[in-house]
Amino acid sequence: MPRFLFILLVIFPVVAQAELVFEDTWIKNLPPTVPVRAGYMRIHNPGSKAVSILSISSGAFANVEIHQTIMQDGMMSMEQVPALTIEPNAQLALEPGGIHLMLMDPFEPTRPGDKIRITFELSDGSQQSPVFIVRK
Ligand SMILES: [Cu+2]
Repeated sequence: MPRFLFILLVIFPVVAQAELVFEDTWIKNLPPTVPVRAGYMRIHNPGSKAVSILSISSGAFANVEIHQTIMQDGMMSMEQVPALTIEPNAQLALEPGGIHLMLMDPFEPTRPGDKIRITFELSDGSQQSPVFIVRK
């Protein structure tokens, strides 16, 4: 194989995989007596195809779900969202009071400043693992 072709293949892999951009990734700290944490972020899909997040995991929590905050009979409650789809060229914000990651049963107490990696399984079979910062 000519050397220039080899270099091109290294720089531009032939199979393009979904690539989401995760920004402002953070987790709200809570005392060790509380068994859940909420995670927030902005997700940007710069690609030309919709990308769905199908499942989420972390080495720091036994279980991770996507939740939506809802008002039901005047009471604030939460329900699980099975998958999140980010349309091409679109952004999605997970913010306090709205959609959030629900991080359940931490294996160790969390502290402000901790960095926790969370893995997202995407609809094209690839995965991405951005780092979340624990904040007060
Ligand atoms: Cu929740």
